[in-house]
Amino acid sequence: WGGFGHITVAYVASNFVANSTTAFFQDVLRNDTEDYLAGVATWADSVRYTQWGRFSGPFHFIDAADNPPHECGVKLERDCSKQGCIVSAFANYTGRILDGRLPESEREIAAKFLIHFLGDIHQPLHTEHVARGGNGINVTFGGVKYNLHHVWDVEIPEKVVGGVGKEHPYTEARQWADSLTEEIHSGKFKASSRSWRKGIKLSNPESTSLGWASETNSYVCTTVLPLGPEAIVNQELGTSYYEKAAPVVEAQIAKAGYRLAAWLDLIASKID
Ligand code: DCM
Ligand code: DCM
Ligand code: DCM
Ligand code: ZN
Ligand code: ZN
Repeated sequence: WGGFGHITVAYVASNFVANSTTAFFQDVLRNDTEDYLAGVATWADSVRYTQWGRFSGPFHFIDAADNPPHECGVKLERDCSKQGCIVSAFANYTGRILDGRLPESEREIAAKFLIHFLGDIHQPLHTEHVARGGNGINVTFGGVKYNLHHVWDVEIPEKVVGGVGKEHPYTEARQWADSLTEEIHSGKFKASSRSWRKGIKLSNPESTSLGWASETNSYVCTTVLPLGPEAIVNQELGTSYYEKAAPVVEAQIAKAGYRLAAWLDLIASKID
């Protein structure tokens, strides 16, 4: 996701975590405001292109060798690269937050990576290999040229809320998060949010995040590339494409935030 998506995921999570979890992560992240999660949600993207952070580039995705729209699915042995992937990174950083022997600075870094990767694992094109997660597929959206990956990272989420001013992503993300929170509490996500908690096991971060990646990857076959990649190359992604994609993006952002809250609750209660 772009910054707007990641910040929204973080605000949804802050709406659902237990008070003791808030206190725990405000301490780890050394930020006692209500933006303690949102404020670090894009940090991982800011370090990946620096010399220090280069190693973390592969951690933002898993290149599942699927064949959309015919075959979707993620297999860890087959798909996680030697340099790591989002599933192995999620497990590594969960272990590092829980490891009380590590310096506080390392546990802070681990928390910042985890908050970000839980968002990315819900973006269908971060769980899929075709043209590097769609980065090599040129399309137009509203008449403007983009690659498919960028359309899903940024353009669809921002269009869902009617456009995001570059000056106020935090304000607008907060509003979107509050509306998604309401939908989870008592609206259109109330029933499905129960199932969003299934398969979450702090004792097995790898199986937990692989389950999320597999679920996310299924949308590549149904919604991202329903007619395969060739069908959309250099094409306009028109109204009917957007109308099927937007509800998936909305649900994936809501799910990511809700699951981030559940995961942070488990981590905080294990340590306390
Ligand atoms: N890593 C590291 N130290 C760095 C940069 C990256 O350890 N300065 C990465 C490489 C591995 C992961 O962390 O993906 C595990 O490292 P280690 O073998 O040190 O535990
Ligand atoms: N690192 C990592 N995963 C590991 C070990 C290290 O991502 N298992 C990263 C985070 C650290 C950086 O590498 O800040 C440098 O770690 P080290 O000093 O252990 O090489
Ligand atoms: N990306 C991905 N899958 C890949 C390569 C990249 O999901 N195989 C993501 C990471 C960034 C975006 O695509 O969100 C752009 O990556 P890069 O700047 O590495 O091209
Ligand atoms: Zn992306
Ligand atoms: Zn990312």
